[in-house]
Formats: sequence, C-alpha cells, structure tokens
Amino acid sequence: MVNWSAEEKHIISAIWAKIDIEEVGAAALTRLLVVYPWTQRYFSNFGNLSSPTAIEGNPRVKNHGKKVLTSFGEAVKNLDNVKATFDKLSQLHSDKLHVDPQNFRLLGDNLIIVLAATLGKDFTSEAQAAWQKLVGVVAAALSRNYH
Ligand code: HEG
Repeated sequence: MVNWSAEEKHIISAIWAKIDIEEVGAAALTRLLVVYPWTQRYFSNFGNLSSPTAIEGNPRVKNHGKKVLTSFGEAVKNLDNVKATFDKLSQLHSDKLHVDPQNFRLLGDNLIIVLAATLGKDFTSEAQAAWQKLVGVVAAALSRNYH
C-alpha cells in the first residue's frame, strides 16, 4: 500500500494541470523510442521509425503517446488505487502485448525528463520527487499481472 502525503497529492495534481497531454505524451514516447531503440520492436506496425526525425514526425507515435499519457492520468486521478486501476492494462501488456515490464520504468524516466524540459523551474525537486514516486508506482502496477 502506497502512502501519499497531502503535499505529494497536491503537487502531482498541480503538475498534471499544467501540462499538455498530447505534447508531453508524444515527447515521452518519442524519447523512449530514440534513446532505447530496442523498444521499437513493439511498434513494428507503426510505419517509419528509422531515425529520430522519422520517429518525431510519425503520427502513430504521437497518437499512441497521447493515449499512454491519458491512461497515465487515471493514476493521477486514483492515487490511492493505482493497482486496481491498471489491473486490466497490466494483463493486456503481459498476455497480449508481451511488453517487457522493464520498459515501464524506462518510459517513466523519459516522462520525468520531458516534464523537466517542458516545465523548467516549475518542476522543482519536490515535484520531481513526487512524480518519481508516481512513475514507480505506475510501473509496479503495470508489472503486477506478469507471472
Ligand atoms: Mg502501452 C497499448 C497504456 C507503457 C506498448 N498502452 C496501450 C494502451 C494503453 C496503454 C491505454 C491501449 C490499450 C487498448 O487498446 O486497450 N502503456 C500504457 C501506459 C504505460 C504504457 C499507461 C506506462 C505508463 N506500452 C508501454 C510501454 C510499451 C507499451 C513502455 C512498450 C515499450 N502499449 C504498447 C503497445 C500497445 C499498447 C505495443 C498496443 C499499440 C497498438 O497496437 O495500438
């Protein structure tokens, strides 16, 4: 059971309210695919991923990045219930998509980097600490139904 302080909850919501889901989601997935190119294997049906420029301009990457971050928003809205919130999605990533759960952590790290780049000084060390905890909790929840 994860415990969130009132400050953590507040700061997570405040950051969430500031960001453009489409832009940040696309940027986080783009970075994942560029920095850790082996993650491209799950998106072989997405068309051209042959260079950073191609990945950046790929509309399916943009669209999927938005989908992933929108889904991440369910964790933001259900901080006390993240495991249950991602129960089905964990099963899907395990049984159907066969995504190596290590990749949830890599995506989380990239999300943090994009938040820092996007928000600059507004992404304080306290905000980073709360978000770092959140991406860890989300990765753990998504990894839960792997067996
Ligand atoms: Mg996943 C589909 C959420 C990380 C690979 N992912 C999806 C879908 C959601 C989602 C909501 C659509 C599910 C559906 O169609 O019912 N993904 C999600 C979250 C996170 C995550 C919240 C982490 C925060 N996903 C993730 C990672 C990979 C991955 C790290 C691979 C490196 N996801 C993946 C693939 C699909 C989804 C291959 C199917 C894409 C498609 O064919 O459209």
